[in-house]
Amino acid sequence: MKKRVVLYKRLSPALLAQLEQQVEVTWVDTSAADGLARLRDALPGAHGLLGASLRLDAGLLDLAPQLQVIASVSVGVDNYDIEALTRRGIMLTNTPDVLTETTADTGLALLLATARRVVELANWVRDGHWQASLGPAHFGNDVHGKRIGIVGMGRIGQAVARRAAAGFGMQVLYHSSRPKPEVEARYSARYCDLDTLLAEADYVCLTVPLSAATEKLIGARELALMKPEAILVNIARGRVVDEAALLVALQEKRIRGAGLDVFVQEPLPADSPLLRLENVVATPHIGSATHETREAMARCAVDNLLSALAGQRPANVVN
Ligand code: 8YV
Repeated sequence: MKKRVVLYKRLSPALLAQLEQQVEVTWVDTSAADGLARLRDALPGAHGLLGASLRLDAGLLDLAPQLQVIASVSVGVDNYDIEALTRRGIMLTNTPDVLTETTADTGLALLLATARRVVELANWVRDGHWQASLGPAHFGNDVHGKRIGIVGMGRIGQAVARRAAAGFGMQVLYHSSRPKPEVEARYSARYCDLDTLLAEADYVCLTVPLSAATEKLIGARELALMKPEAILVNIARGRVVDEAALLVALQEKRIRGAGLDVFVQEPLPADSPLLRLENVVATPHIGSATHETREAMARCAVDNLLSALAGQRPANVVN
């Protein structure tokens, strides 16, 4: 008998067809009004789950006694209780590597857009204000040759370092759980403690995974260490930053601006005070959101799922 899989993230027709050849698939649109009820109905028979961005709490897991594997379409796994999954004998897989370059591109896009005020000034043109050559009131800041401080030097952090050093001639500082001599050699990067990085960087880019150790890593104290002309870029997770402290720092112009792709609450409410600030560029968690990369992530998740259900060890096991 075919194993049963509950899908809560859409797949392309080609990938869905591949999956349906090997397992019995039930699609649940968890964003629909009855989505959670339909998920609860489908869980008792499920051997596998494939999706992302859903917190599978104990109540839901208790409904899935046959669950063997959760194939997450994400590299971040902070929304899973990994210890609980392990205790239940449920394997968790994720999709690293395939999204590294795209997510690093997003980091540089936010850095450039914020430094050069691209969104603010594009809207200014759209609103018909461009009547004469620009003056200092509309100037941005250079990126080339400046100093970037990368917090977290994993795959995405290294891809950001490569872009910064090779693409923009930037000096690279970094802070991570340990020094990485190979990174220092490759990108002329300098390891430093977090306080030093914050004090010296013109641009601070957060790429750390969210964990108990990194939650609110950047708070009021850390923001106060940053230079007034510095810009914060967050492509990690919203909860890595104390969002209330960031709002105050931005409102009081204690830092130049922020390029934010992730937020404590997502979707970010339309009435968020962050959205009323000209020195904030906010994007809707587009880190890996390109056609090519999301298809590659979904393919990776399908491969992980089918491998696990066949009793083999998938390429990307988290626990
Ligand atoms: C999206 C991400 O959340 O991979 C992650 O951890 O944050 C992003 O890629 C994910 O892709 C949602 O499908």
